[in-house]
Amino acid sequence: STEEVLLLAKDFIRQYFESAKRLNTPAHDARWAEVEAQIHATGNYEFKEQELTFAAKSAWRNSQRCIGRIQWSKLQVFDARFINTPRTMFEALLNHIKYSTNRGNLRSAITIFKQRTTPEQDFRIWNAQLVRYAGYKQEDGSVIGDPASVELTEVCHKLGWKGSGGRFDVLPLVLSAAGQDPEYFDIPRDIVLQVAIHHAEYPGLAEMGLKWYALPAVANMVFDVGGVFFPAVAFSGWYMQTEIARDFVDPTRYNLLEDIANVFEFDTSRASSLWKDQTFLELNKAILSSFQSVNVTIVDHHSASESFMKHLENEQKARGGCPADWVGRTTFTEKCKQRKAFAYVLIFNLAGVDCAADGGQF
Ligand code: NRG
Repeated sequence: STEEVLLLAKDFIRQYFESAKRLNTPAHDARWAEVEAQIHATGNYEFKEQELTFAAKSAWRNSQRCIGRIQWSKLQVFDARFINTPRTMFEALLNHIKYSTNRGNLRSAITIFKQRTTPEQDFRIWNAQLVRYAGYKQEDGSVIGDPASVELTEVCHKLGWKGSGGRFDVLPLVLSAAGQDPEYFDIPRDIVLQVAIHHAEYPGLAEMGLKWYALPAVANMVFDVGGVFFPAVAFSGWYMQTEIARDFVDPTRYNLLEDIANVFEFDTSRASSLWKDQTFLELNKAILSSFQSVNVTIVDHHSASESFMKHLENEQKARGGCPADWVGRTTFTEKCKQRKAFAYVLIFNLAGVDCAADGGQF
């Protein structure tokens, strides 16, 4: 409602001017008067570019399940609010991929498309991530590729895309503008950096032909800030190796734990040989060293946890706390109630969110 938007907007504008060390100045008063008038006239308002940058960084800073937040102030914000068509959305996302991949020296970035006016006119990125592999459902119910992508792969087929049926086919981007039907766009192969997975002590692993993409670019979360709602946003940082390890071994994903254990020649006949643990550990090592050997940014879970604890300490000093929640799946309203101090959060609309094995990174 307009009342809610006014409250959220007022708090956001206050936080923005506080961060700029211009709280309660004439500039603050003037901007608030402008925003208030816009909301009364149209039900909503538009951010200035610097406000958008501040909003995006703050949303990351407050993103309750991100372990990489020590980086929050280093974020490249691509303001794509002027874009009107799927094709130009595609071009903006290619720029995002190129900028943030940076030949393996990954840089955090976010691309933000037009805000919601009405849900019927939303801009949307249909992909869960900008880069992800297709999942082809077979007649017997099994899947070639990534089972997490089966639904989107079917949508792509309906739109006329033809995948080649492999295990690691990069899906096209499926984009819709202003509530119109979606269109698909193939991502040029040469801008998708991928890493072949090998293990120095177990050459058999390389022969499995596993690879993974360098850039984790989440595209299915809305960006909800200061009473403004952005349904089409993509953001990316870099992987923690446990995430990729889980993509390979989770039963609902590539489900490769036993195959990999066999290649390692571990004793899978008894649970008490701890082959699962050993396989998972060696796979994690393989992913880390494979990325490192081709100079693609990746972080291990120990370093990530340590830096997150440092971040907590910084935040404790800077603002008396840091929102964090790797367990609950509270609704947006509940979140707002719980965290009155933080007027904006990223809402998670990821499907199978989960936490334990990967230290909390989605
Ligand atoms: N676990 C997912 C990726 C989620 C986002 N992870 C990041 N984000 N590291 C997976 O593909 O395994 N990020 O912005 O760096």
